[in-house]
Amino acid sequence: MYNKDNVFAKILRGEIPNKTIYSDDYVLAFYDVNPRAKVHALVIPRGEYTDIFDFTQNAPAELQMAFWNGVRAVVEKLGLRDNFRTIANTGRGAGQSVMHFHIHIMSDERFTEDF
Ligand code: DGP
Repeated sequence: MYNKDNVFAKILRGEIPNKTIYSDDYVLAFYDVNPRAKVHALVIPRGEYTDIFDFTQNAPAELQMAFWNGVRAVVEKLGLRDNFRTIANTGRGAGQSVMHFHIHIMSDERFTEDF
């Protein structure tokens, strides 16, 4: 169940400031407040979805397409084209701390080791 008090909902409402990378009617992308890579961005949909499956099962196709276009916009804008990772932590067990669906975009000098 979606909780409107989560921090990303507050960011979308303008109640918490953010360093915006990309914004349109469907998505907002901004820098992670606690970066764990040289570049660490977050992309969130403008809609109330708790995680990746809530989003993919319940969001309108238009929003889902726009979301991935938003991911691409960040990658293009930050020049990460051939050196980035996307991560969607899902559930507390995997470390999802904010229950508003989001994708991490991370890029470092070197991504050689496998997960
Ligand atoms: P996750 O652990 O996958 O739920 O990632 C949530 C991320 O959100 C985490 O890396 C830290 C980031 N974060 C939490 N609060 C804020 C905030 O107020 N502003 C920004 N820019 N990032 C935040």
